[in-house]
Amino acid sequence: MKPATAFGDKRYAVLGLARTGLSVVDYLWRSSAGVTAWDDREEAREQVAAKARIENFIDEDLTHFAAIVVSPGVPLNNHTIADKARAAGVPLICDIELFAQARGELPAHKVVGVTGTNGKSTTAALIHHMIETAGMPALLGGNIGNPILAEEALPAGGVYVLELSSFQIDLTQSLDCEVAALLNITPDHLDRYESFDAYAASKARLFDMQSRDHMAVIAIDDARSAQIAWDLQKPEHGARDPAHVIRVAAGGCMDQSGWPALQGPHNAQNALVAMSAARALGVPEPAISEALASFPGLPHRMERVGERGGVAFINDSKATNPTSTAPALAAFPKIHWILGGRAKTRDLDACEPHFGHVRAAYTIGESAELLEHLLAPRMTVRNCGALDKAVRLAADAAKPGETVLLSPACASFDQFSDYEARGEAFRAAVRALA
Ligand code: UMA
Ligand code: ADP
Repeated sequence: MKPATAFGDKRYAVLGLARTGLSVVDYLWRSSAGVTAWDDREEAREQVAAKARIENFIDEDLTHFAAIVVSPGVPLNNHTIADKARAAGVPLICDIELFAQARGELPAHKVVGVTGTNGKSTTAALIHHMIETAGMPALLGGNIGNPILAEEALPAGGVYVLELSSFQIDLTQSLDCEVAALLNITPDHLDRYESFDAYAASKARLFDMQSRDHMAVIAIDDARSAQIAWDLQKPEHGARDPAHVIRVAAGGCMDQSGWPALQGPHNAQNALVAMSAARALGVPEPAISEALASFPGLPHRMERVGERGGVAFINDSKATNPTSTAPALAAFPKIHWILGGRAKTRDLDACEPHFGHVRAAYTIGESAELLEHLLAPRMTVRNCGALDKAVRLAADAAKPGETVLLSPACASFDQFSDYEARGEAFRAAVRALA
C-alpha cells in the first residue's frame, strides 16, 4: 500500500508478527513511523529486525505509542495487553484501521466490507470477480489471507473488497464502507467472546462505523442478522433510511444451474449478497450474470481433489464449524465423513438433519473422542486420531459412487498451522493412496 503521511511523526507498537504484523511493520516503516515490535516467537521477531525496535513492550510504559497494532490471532479476551492499553489510554487497532486512517491519501476509491460467520471468502471473492468482470480495478484483501497493507494501492475508481473477521472488526474504529455486507451469524469463536450475543455485537459494529447514506446488505435468514438489519433503522444506530438497508433472503427458489461453482443453498445466500453489493457499486447486470457463471470457486471449500475407483475425494477443510459443514453433508448422498480438530461447539446440531447421508464417520484431532461419543448412537464411527489414517480407512471402506469428505466442523490449530495446511495434508493423503 502507498505509504501515508498520517503516520510519519508517530510511534506505534506492533504485537504479533505473522502475515498481518509483518505487513504492518513494513507499511509503518515505509510511512516513516517509529515502530516497536514483538511476537512470542523468536523467528518471527528476527524478520523485522531491520525495520523495527524489537522489545517486549507489553509491561513497559505504553503512553508514548499512538496506538498498539494487534494481529487478529492474538486473543484479546485473555491477553494482558488489553487491560494495559486501556489503563494507558492507548487505542488497540489492527491493519484494517490503519488502512481506514490512510484512505484520504489514496486515489478516489470505494470499500466493500464483507463479514458473517460463514461464506465471507466466497462472497468477497465473488464480489471482486464481478467488479473485475465489469472492467473496474479491484483488490481482494483482509481475512481471506491477503493483508491489505501488503497490496498495491488501486488507481482512481478502484474498489477494495475486504473480507473482515469479527476479530478485525473489534480492532477497527473508523472504516466507513461504501457497501457493508453481512451473510449470517451462527455460533463460532466462542473461545474469544464471552457470549454469542457479544460475538453478534462485534459483527454489527461494521454497520455502526458506516455513514448513514452508505449501503448495508444483510442476509436475514438467521435471527441475529435479521435483528441487526432491523436495528439499523433505530436512532441509536444512525436511523438508517430503509432504502440504504438491502435485505436478502436465500430461502426462496433461485435457478443456480448456470453457476457451477455456486451450488447449494449456502451459495444462494452468498450469490444474493454479492449481487446486491455489486449493484450498489454500479456494476452492470451483464457483468454480474457473466461473473456468476465464470466464478472459479476457492480451494478448500467443497473442492474435488481426486477420484479413485469411482470414489470422489472432497476437501472442505475451510468448514471450521458445524454450520459450515452442514451444506457439504447436504450436497452428497453417501458420505464417509472425516471430521474433528479443535471443537468450537460441544454439539453437531447444525449437521444433524443430514446424518442420513453419512455411511460412516472418522474422527480426528483433539475433539476425536467427543465427536465419537456424539455420533456413535447414530452411525458407525472410527476414532482415527490422525488425518492420514482417517483418509486410508475411509478410502478402504468407500464403495464406487460414494464420497470421502473432509469437512471437519472444527478449527485446525490442534494439529495444523491453519485450514490451508489441513487441506493440503488431505490432498497429500489422497495422492498417497495406492
Ligand atoms: N502471538 C503472540 N502472542 C500471543 C498470541 C499470538 O506473539 O499471545 C503471535 C503469534 O506467534 C503469531 C501472531 O501473534 O505470530 C498472530 O498472528 P495471526 O494468528 O493473527 O496470523 P496472521 O497470519 O496475521 O493471520 C491473520 C488471520 N488469523 C486469525 O484471525 C487467527 C488470518 O485469518 C488472516 O487471513 C490474516 O491475518 C490476514 O488478514 C485466518 C483465520 O483463521 C485465515 N481467521 C479466522 C476465521 O476465518 O475463522 C478469523
Ligand atoms: P468464511 O470465509 O466465512 O470461512 P468460506 O467462503 O471460506 O467462508 O466458506 C467456508 C465453508 O463454509 C465452506 O466450506 C462452505 O461449505 C461453508 N459455507 C460457505 N458459505 C456459506 C454460507 N453462506 N452459509 C453456511 N455455510 C457456508
